Amino acid sequence: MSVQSLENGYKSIFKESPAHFYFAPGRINLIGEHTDYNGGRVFPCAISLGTFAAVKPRTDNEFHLYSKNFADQGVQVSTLETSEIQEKVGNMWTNYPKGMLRYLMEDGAKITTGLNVYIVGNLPDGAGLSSSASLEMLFGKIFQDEFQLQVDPIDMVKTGVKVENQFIGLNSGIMDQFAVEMGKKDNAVLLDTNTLKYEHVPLKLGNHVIIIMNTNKRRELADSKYNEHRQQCDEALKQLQTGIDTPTLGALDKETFDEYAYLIQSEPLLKRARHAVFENQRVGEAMTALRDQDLAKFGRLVNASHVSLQYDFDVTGKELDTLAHTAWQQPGVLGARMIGGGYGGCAIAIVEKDQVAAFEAEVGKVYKEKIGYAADFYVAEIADGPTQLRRGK
Ligand code: GAF
Repeated sequence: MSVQSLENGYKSIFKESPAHFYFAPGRINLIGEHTDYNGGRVFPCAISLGTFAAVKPRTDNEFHLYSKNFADQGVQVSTLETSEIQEKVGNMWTNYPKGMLRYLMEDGAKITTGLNVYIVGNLPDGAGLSSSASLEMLFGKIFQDEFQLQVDPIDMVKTGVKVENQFIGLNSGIMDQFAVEMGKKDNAVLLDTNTLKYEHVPLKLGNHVIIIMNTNKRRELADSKYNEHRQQCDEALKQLQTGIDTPTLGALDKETFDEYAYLIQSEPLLKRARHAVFENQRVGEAMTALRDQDLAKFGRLVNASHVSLQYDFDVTGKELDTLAHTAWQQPGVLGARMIGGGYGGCAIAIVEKDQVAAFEAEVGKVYKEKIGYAADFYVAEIADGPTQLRRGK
């Protein structure tokens, strides 16, 4: 997406020139899935697909918001005074900026004038690449720069999570907003969701690239069983806590979990908890493998993550399973697995560069035969977090 096309898009809607341009990435996750609300570790990275904005400050107190991706909703107008800006309205895309604005102001941000904002995103819609976290962190950056707010990046992440949990009503963890906000080119972010300690880890995958495989099965997180799975993890933890003092599932190692697993009273709860504990352990093993440049082992751990998400956590489905299982059989593939919430959306595969074309052709063919429609493939470029773009780029 060029700044020029953003400028043209803005002009076509607002009949004037924009002042500033912004971008916030989406994210993929290499390993550590459904661990972020269990006090575990995650290992995501920001990608060069994301959400763009062209912005101009207004002199009155009105926000005029337009998204090319939701053109049917037209330009949405709200003023700072009205309760309109404080409340969620249906499933409008503007709930995300409104939520960010509300909570930033509740935390003391002084915002007295409005903005015209033109948005366009190139993340495939509903594909589990965190288009909502991208939008939240994009508006965080816009509000911060346009109104000279001093907000610590981790507080901005927490504001995004609050929007998701309290404004939108999805009980998601912290991974997506964190990955988007703290993204660093060619690095993944190792985050301990218990302590919020993190480090950037350079992604050295030799002659391999990461392919994003989109099932093209829409995955509405809010509609999915996401909240239910989270509750099951909480319930399993409560049952374990009758016999062992542990704050989270992520704080348990495999051996201790095994010793106390008899306290969990149903098979589904046992499987959910087992996934959370084992997946967290896998993140640690994957870090060691990456540091030792044992890429084959790193890939097997990625595969193991999918197996666990399929059989223990039960969040894959035939589309994601077809992609991962077919990918495992292709030459030059280190590993493959579903990413994000599940039920649809995307998987990733780590593939040797010169095998990419053959990989996409074969996995695409098998997917179409089995599922009845096509999957899409993109090479992931690992990108920086939210940024202001300059004219001429
Ligand atoms: C979604 C959620 F938003 C994240 O917080 C995380 O739980 C993920 O699903 C599963 O790992 O993307």
